[in-house]
Amino acid sequence: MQLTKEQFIRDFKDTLHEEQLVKVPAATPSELFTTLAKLIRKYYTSTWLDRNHALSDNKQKIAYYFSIEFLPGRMLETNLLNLGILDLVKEGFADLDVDFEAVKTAEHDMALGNGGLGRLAAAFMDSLATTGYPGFGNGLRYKYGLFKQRIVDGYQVELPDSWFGSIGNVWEVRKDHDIVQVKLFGNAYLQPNEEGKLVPVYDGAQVLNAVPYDVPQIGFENGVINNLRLWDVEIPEEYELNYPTIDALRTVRDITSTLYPDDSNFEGKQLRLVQEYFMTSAGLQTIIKSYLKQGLPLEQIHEKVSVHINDTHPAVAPAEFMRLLVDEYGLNWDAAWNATVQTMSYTNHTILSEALEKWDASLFKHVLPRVYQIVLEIDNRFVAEMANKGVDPAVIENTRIVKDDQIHMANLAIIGGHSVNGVAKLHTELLKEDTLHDFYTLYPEKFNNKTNGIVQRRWTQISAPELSKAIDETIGKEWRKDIHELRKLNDFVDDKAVLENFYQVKQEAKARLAAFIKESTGVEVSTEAIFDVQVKRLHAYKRQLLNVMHIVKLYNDLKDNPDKDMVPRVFIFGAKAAPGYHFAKSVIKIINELANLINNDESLQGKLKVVFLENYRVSLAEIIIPAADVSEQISLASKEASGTSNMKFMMTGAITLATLDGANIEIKDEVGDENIIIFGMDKDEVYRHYATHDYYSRGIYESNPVIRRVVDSFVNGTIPNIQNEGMEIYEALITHNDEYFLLEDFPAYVEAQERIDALYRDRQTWSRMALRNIANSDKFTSDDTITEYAEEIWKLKK
Ligand code: 26Q
Repeated sequence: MQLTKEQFIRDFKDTLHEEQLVKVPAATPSELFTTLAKLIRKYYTSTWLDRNHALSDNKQKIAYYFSIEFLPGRMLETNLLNLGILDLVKEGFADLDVDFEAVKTAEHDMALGNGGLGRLAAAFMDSLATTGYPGFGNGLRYKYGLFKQRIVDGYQVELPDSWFGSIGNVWEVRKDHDIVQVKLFGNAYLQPNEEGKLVPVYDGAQVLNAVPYDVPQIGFENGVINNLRLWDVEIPEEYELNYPTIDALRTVRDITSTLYPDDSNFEGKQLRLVQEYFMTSAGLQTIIKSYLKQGLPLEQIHEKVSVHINDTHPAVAPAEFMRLLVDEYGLNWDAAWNATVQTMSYTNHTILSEALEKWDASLFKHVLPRVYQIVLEIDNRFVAEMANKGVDPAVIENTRIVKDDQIHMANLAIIGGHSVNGVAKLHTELLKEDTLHDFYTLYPEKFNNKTNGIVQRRWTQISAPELSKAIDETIGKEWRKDIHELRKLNDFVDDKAVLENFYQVKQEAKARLAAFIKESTGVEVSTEAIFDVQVKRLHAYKRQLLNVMHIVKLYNDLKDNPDKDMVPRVFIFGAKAAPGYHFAKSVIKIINELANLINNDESLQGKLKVVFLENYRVSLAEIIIPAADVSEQISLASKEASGTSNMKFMMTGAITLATLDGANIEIKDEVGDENIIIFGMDKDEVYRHYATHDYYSRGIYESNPVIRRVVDSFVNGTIPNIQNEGMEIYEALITHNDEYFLLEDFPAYVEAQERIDALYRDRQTWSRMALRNIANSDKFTSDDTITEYAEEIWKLKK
């Protein structure tokens, strides 16, 4: 956009005076932030308005991305960058003597997501706008985002994330004219109408208002602004009298009160189902209304609309769409079904069976009586059609939607849509071969892969400014617009001066992180040490415990031999555990107690440090990731669908230490075997153990003295204050036969860590590996991922 620094400074002062009645030197960071946000809203408003009009006027096909989570983090800097005025604003602030960093920090992370899935949804919003495809987000406006994590006595404590704070969400706009009503509970039955035809009646329902708030999604320097629409719940005025008690009111408000903090374990809670239906129904109703304004026939809605189901959380969509088309708009079943299947598409994000959504039929019927009938009808027709085709009854039983008195949401999403995708090559292969194999035999054409991506602008230009400058100096600035230009860095892997420059850049990022660690934990770390980082949700399959076991081994080594020759290491963790996930919380406690033990043991001569950074979130990732030397991606092969932090680390020049899982495999393909450290079992070896039931962790424990000593240290007092937690770990590893094969992979992991130690000593080799990683990371831009979704699944035009 056209703006001079001088104009910006005038506008900024005017807005500050008008809105806050304060002058620049006296204003707080929070006042300055609000003012800046309001000002840039003014700058982009007309573009946003025009975009919304242009889309409906041109009758373009639009994709709607339905997701129960969106995790954008802070938006100020991205918005400025994408509007093309980030540098100008920073310079203007410098002239005004305002600390931009302090102002940016006043923005609370928008954390309406747990982790990878929510962050991916936010990345896709950015990339849809940046690539210029018409794509809107549809989700929930939670009052409280993912809980805030505090560590007290080494334990995780959860606090509410009141992200609206005193300033609210400065970016959103409430859209009263788009309010729709959503109905829950009540009774659904068939009744003859005047002509004697049986028609569905749905009465006694609770009626709620779904109120949309739109958050702009600004494309990178292209004048495009899309919407992320988040729904809030309100009670319609005419029904207010039906809510005589505070409790009755609260149950309604609960719908958009909090995000469920589990990311890998399904629990059939009624409120969750209500959340899922609420946002799905509201979104679909709006879509149909705005489509009909174009005067086109509903039977062809799929030509103008795509609805994407992000994991199964919005998977009630095909049934609700059928209800709307058939009951509310009078389409016949077959026409409605054809339109539905061609409209819907679905992404699977996990193969863990405990994460799959299955609702008790009785609960589903109670909450959504009419949708339940429609699900039964879809199921019946599916079974009949397959039987007709002569499909093996066992396959039908395995793929149908309603069985064992449960509604299988993934099955509904697959049957009710035209596309199913996994999120990395291996993951999609596993879906086809194993998890969804029967579906694959029925509908091979529906299956496709879309390897995840990340918003490169946030992870380089915004979070790694020194690195970005070094890239500019090496290959020019074009890469900031076209990330594929990064490949030119491959020409410099033997240029000693360039390698040294990139090495120094990493040291600067490490110094920033070291200062942050000192300030937030009091622990002093040296930037001469290897910064070895594992940041992600805490889950047994991600194997943070394997990392811990290795640290214990190093500790034991150093206690035996204080002169052990090793490059100093700082192990850095960040992880939230689901509040009800006992094992995960125990691992957090153990990491913290181990950190206490190690960081205070002077005999280790600073060779070993362990840091747990509390409240891991997007804005913390922006400080941690650019400072990593080693990226720990050590999930049990086959369990991590893709991973996305692995891509962020790669892009900022960390060396990946990984199993052959998820997108790690594709990282390896890009950088070559010599620029990544791979260890451990692959997916075939894991599956072989499952097939032959031959794994016996106690056998390993008894025969390997190093492992035995590590495992024993959880229960013999070596690590203080972990009596219960240590026993829990011991039992998981030995008594319960080590579900994620840590003991089997441990020797290979130790050996891989030793390779890291050796490689890091050779500064030039290490820097060359790092540069190769940066140079080939363009493969994981979400701009390209979304282009594949847009072209191959949604069939959109720019
Ligand atoms: C389901 C039902 C009830 C309550 C919560 C949930 C729930 C919520 C969130 C289930 C799963 C999630 C999130 C899953 C997730 O983040 N999966 C990750 O998705 C990333 C993006 O595709 C992948 O990179 C990761 O590998 C995958 O673990």
